[in-house]
Amino acid sequence: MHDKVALEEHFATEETVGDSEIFFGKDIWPARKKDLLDVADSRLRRMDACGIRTAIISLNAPTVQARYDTKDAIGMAHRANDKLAELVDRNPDRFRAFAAVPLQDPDAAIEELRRAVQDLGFVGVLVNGFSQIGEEDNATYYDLPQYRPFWAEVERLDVPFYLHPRNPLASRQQIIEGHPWLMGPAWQFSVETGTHALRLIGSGLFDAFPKLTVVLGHLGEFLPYNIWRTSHWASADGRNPLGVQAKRPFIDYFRENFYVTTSGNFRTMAMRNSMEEIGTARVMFSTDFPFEDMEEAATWFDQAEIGENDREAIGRDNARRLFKLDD
Ligand code: GRE
Ligand code: ZN
Repeated sequence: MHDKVALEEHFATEETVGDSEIFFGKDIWPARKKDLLDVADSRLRRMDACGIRTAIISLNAPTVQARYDTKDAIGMAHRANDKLAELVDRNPDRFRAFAAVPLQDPDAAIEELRRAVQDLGFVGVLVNGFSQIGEEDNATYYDLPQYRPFWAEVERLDVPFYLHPRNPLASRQQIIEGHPWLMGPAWQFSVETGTHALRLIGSGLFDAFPKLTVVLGHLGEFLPYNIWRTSHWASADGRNPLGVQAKRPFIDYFRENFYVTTSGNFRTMAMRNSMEEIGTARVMFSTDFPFEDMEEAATWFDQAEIGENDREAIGRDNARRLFKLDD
């Protein structure tokens, strides 16, 4: 399929690239590092070969969210957004950008988000899970009350918020003791990110800001498969809603406030499950380059056994509509 749009596509700056090294073996890291730093030549050639017209680029993980000195986080987000704006502006017909924001300080995050959207022309914001604030052993989630003004600004600016994975704190991982392979994309990224998404729903965030849009990668970080059961138990009128604040059934918010992408999860039956649970209009193609192989993503998607109307919606039109790419 030609003219696809992809929206979990990462880059790094010299300052942030080291955060990704632990996910790769020594032999392949140099190539992945080069890919992360390149938002031009080889990336554009690959996109051409894969039928990807537009990529919405975001900073690698966990970067800003893991800089527990708040001043460092604020500076890193600002510099990364400036660099990304410069790279995107060289090929404005091929690239768009997600903002990085220092949520260690909600007011600074609001300011940086405004700058990125209004001055730099970014089309959304991508955040790598919880923020560490003040000390390494701190995990602060965005359902907490101090983030309501930030969410109000996301809604007011009318831009999607991409909740991207990071690992949970290593200091609190009894369940994977002796099994380090459970960290990262194999499992814990999705547990961490899907749970965070459920916290947002359960806190009543989407009652307060019904026009918010949250995007989840990896075909929904386990939510499409389990949302009925979570909704069945935890919704306000469910079987045992322990302290839940949300007024309506969980599954309603999932269908009205969320989108999912195919990033890093190239599995047709999982995509079909998402298409049925959240609706085809809320599923979007993405690759997760360079953590995944762009060619594998595109080849899988182009040949997946779905209808051609659905392929065009997921591969291009849903993202164009959501990010207003034609305006
Ligand atoms: C990602 O950011 O999407 C990512 C990593 C590391 C490994 C796999 C992956 O940061 O998808
Ligand atoms: Zn990613």
